Amino acid sequence: MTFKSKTMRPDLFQSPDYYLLDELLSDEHKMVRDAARAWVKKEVSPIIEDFAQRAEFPKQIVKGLGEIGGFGPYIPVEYGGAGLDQISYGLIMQEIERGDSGVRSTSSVQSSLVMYPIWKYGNEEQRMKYLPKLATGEFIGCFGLTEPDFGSNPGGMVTNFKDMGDHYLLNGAKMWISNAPFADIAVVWAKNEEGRIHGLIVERGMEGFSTPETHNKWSLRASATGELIFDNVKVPKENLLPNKSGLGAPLGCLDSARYGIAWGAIGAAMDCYDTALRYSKERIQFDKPIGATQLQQKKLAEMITEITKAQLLTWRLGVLRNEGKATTAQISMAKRNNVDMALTIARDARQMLGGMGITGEYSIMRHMMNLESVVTYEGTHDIHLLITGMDVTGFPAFK
Ligand code: TGC
Ligand code: FAD
Repeated sequence: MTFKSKTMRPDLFQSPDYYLLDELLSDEHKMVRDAARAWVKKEVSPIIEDFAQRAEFPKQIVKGLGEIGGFGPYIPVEYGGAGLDQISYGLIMQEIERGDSGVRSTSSVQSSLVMYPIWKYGNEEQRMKYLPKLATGEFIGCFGLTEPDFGSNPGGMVTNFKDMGDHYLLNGAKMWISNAPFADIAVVWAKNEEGRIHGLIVERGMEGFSTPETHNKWSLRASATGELIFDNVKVPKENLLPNKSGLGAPLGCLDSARYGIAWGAIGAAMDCYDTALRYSKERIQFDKPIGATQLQQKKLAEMITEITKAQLLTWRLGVLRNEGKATTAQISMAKRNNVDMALTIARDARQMLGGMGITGEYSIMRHMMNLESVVTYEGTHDIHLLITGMDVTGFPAFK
């Protein structure tokens, strides 16, 4: 389907690189990033505003997302992944979220919350059965951790399964699940009879499994969100992920996804900054561009300073991830800092566009609304602060 936006302006994005960060990237990093950037400009920017306005996920981009490495960028090639390093993974997330956080959500969930646990905690049969199809987008997956009564505290979950001899019987419900309404498979976290958390692969079509869509969102409108309901679902025993159990298993997936979000948020911030900068040079008030006023320059100067700091923080985190040295708390710091930075920039950039800032002609308001979800999911802003607090003091303040 070809679809041209009736509302949004042409994508004139130019990426800010104030501290010459490109010099820290390899030729492969730049090639991967530029391919993702070109794809977003051609396939996402022209359609995304209309899909967001209609609260619809643009299914036609799934194949392209797979082709640019948006599904399992760091999963080994023998399982269909792109076999890239962590910085390439981050750069792909940055470019996708420059287009829209909801599209990056689909990519994050598929890569880090569905492919990652199957790769790390699954057996060879499960890897071969699911990973190649997830890498191309032939299968779409979702990740069920959050429950109506257990969000920040997933360890309290009540979704459970019983061993029935030749199968497991799964009961419970998950809420706020990205991709749920159309996912082919769900990686679901549930407790066994001893209260130990395990991951199970639940397939669409299993009797008693339903995925109602969550409507009326003002945020991530181009991403489909839903519930997962398990009413005596018979799950074959071969669908249990055998190689890791306990809360650490889903939290390990979150490390990977939160790392990607830290990069992604920079993309959203860069798009808002770039749009506001261009507008400030074109918009004349009191006979001069608004960009020639000190108040608007303050906003732009602070934006580029914060983007640059986030770029350097995140690049360093990528190096640590490549070396296998990045800690959960370091990832939390970057996720929290960068999403907050992007949200502040989106709010300031929106003001800089005056009334035009609230329309769909520009991407800023959409980014701003999207980021209200990004600051909440994958651990809220405050939960990440508590993770840093625990790391530096040794005292967990959650309970
Ligand atoms: P706590 O006692 O700290 O830990 C329980 C066990 O897990 C181990 N662990 C980890 N293991 C691997 N990787 C990590 N990152 C780990 N962090 C902790 C830990 O050592 C312990 O192991 P053991 O053997 O001693 O049992 O757990 P807690 O219950 O006190 O909770 C800690 C807290 C609050 C930090 C954690 O639960 C948390 O992060 N809460 C936030 C929940 C969250 O982020 N949910 C995200 C849901 S998925 C989502 O939002 C997807 S949106 C995607 C999109 O659309 O892009
Ligand atoms: P709560 O945990 O109820 O928190 C409410 C407030 O209390 C927050 O401000 C929080 O910071 C604060 N709070 C909580 N505990 C403490 C404490 N100990 N000390 C101080 N303050 C505290 N989940 C999935 O499993 N899979 C998905 O694909 C997924 N996608 C999502 C998509 C969207 C659009 C959204 C909005 C959410 C998604 N989530 C998903 C759920 C998300 O991870 C949770 O919303 C998030 O973890 C917070 O949980 P909660 O909404 O229940 O808030």
